[in-house]
Amino acid sequence: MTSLILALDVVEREKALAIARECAPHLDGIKIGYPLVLSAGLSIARDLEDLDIPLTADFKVADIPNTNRLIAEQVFSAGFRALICQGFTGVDAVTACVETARSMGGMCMVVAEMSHPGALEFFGQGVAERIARMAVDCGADGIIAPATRPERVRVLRGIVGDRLIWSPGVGAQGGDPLSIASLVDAIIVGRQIYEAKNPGKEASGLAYLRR
Ligand code: NUP
Repeated sequence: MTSLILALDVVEREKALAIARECAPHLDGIKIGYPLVLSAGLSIARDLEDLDIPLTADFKVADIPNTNRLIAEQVFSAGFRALICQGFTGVDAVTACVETARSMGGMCMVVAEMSHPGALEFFGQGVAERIARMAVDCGADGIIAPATRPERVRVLRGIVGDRLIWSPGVGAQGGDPLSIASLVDAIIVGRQIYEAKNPGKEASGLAYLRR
């Protein structure tokens, strides 16, 4: 059993707001990334405020510590509850995100291994395991791990223990929600919901996975 986070990668502001409202009763979170923020601005977080659903900024922040801190400050000031950063940048860069999140009452999730096929080129050879361990050591709230590879999520769960695992890759990327739901704290679902004829109905169809 798991939480359901909608990846709202819709670039028209009004359409994004309509889909968010339609799906809201069935969601535990909404994740917003570059596609929507670059078209609608960070203020989209305020536009969604009345839904009272925690918002995550998926900026996969991957810069030097000072720049990461500046980005994280903008994100939390804008009203986001959580920030996703990359882990491969190293402990100082991730710590900058975690500490900024802490000081602003937010959460920080670290990408340990990505869900697309090409991720295996560089996240293999123990790299994801090292990132997961580092995320735990520097006090991150949890990691992002691939719904497309449940066997890898099991391995990473062994490292992060009861820290959170949020998992994208369900549906459009081929991940099976049933195989992943019991392993993770949240599944992140985008196209399967927002490209559906009736996004609200599609989201409610995944409700059986929620706790
Ligand atoms: O490894 C990752 N895979 C991934 O798909 C890390 C991510 N943050 N995501 C994001 O999850 C991706 O950018 C998109 O916003 C969402 C998955 O969307 P979809 O494949 O369900 O449409």
